[in-house]
Amino acid sequence: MKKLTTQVAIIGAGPSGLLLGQLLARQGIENIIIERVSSEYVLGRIRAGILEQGFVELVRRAGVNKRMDREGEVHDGFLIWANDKLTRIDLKNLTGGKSVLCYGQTEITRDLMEARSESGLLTCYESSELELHDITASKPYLSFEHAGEKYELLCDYIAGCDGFHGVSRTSIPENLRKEHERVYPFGWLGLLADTPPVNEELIYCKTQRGFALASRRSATRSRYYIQCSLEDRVEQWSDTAFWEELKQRLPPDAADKLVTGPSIEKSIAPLRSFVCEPMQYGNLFLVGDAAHIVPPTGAKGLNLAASDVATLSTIFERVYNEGDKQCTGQYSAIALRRVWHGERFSWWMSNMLHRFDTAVDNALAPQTFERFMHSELDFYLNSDAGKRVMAQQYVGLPYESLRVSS
Ligand code: RFL
Ligand code: PHB
Repeated sequence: MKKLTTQVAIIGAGPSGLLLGQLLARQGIENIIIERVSSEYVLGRIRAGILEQGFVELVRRAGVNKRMDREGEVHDGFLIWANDKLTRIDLKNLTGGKSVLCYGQTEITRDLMEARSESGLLTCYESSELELHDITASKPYLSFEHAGEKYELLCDYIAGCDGFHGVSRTSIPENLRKEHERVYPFGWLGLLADTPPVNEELIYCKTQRGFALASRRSATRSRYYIQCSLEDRVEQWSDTAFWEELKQRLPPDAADKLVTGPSIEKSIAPLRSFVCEPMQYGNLFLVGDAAHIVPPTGAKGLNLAASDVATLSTIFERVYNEGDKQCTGQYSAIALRRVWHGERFSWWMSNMLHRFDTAVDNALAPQTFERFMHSELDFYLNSDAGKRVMAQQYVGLPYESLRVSS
């Protein structure tokens, strides 16, 4: 048995864990990350593409912004194609100058991994059998196996950044946690290709055939999604079948411009809304997808993870640099207020933009629900006030500060 000691033990080397680790290290707070899979596996997951300004500022605070500032694309707006009409949501004008940055989660993760290894900070990749112990005691610890050895990692606090399928959340006793969940009756089939994107700005498409999204990673790399059935398997979708279906869901001008090519990655993601309350128990804090999941329609998942990290890193700075241990009690309430707004927005956008074939709740037939949503979208897209409401949330609501401890 090998013993390790640190101040903050972080479970998971996804964007949440890596960003938290980097911010803490910049403040002189020791941390060790334990990750289940290899770094290559983490980088192989193709996920988010849109970063709010709050996220971008946090990455700058972590000092890992060089490539992001050089290669990230500022997007001042996005388009919605619905009911045969293209509407632009002018983020910049509707929000008093705000925009979003198009820069892949894979790239942020790679930048954070490089910075971490340059700083000589320890990450135990390919660790297994991880368990949390003595969470409510003053010195909790993790046990795990790594490279054929058993380890114990003693710490002051545990940050559970281990995603939706991690072990942190279920370490909170069942009678103390409340889980809210909605599983949507469809998924997203995503495809990444080295082809020029159809448009400079993202296009969200609501069509009779189902939802589609034209996104991008650069001038030469496209990312597209189409709504698919939950029964679909990715092997059933040839690249040709994907491109043909996408073409039918894009606005005609974009469809004419579509350049197809071999996929670099293709995968199906189910859509889910999920929140675990509270987000803390004893000295354990849940961060990012470990505590909450949103359907990707609002581009909020990674951005909510970032606001959790912002709150938790500020708390640890106060604990270690000002000796204020009491402030840890503020984490869950502050994080959850912003999380619920992101959940509501993502749920709303998903309801308005997808095709529903099965009942949404017990009271409404799917056609009736769709009719309501058609009208909802029509209302918001045809007034400046409506578009402003959408834009303000898409660019991201402000982060909440900590209170002074009494
Ligand atoms: P992650 O990325 O899931 O990382 C968790 C890490 O924990 C590890 N782990 C463990 N480690 C040790 N022991 C264990 N027992 C462990 N169990 C798990 C895992 O291996 C993993 O490395 O969670 P994190 O860091 O909280 O990050 C969250 C984001 O990944 C997620 O919210 C976003 O990708 C969501 N998302 C989007 N968010 C946005 O803000 N904007 C977007 O445009 C956007 N697009 C998307 C998305 C998610 C998508 N999918 C596939 C769900 C598009 C898609 C298609
Ligand atoms: C992406 O580029 O992967 C992306 C962009 C916007 C979304 C979801 C995914 O809403």
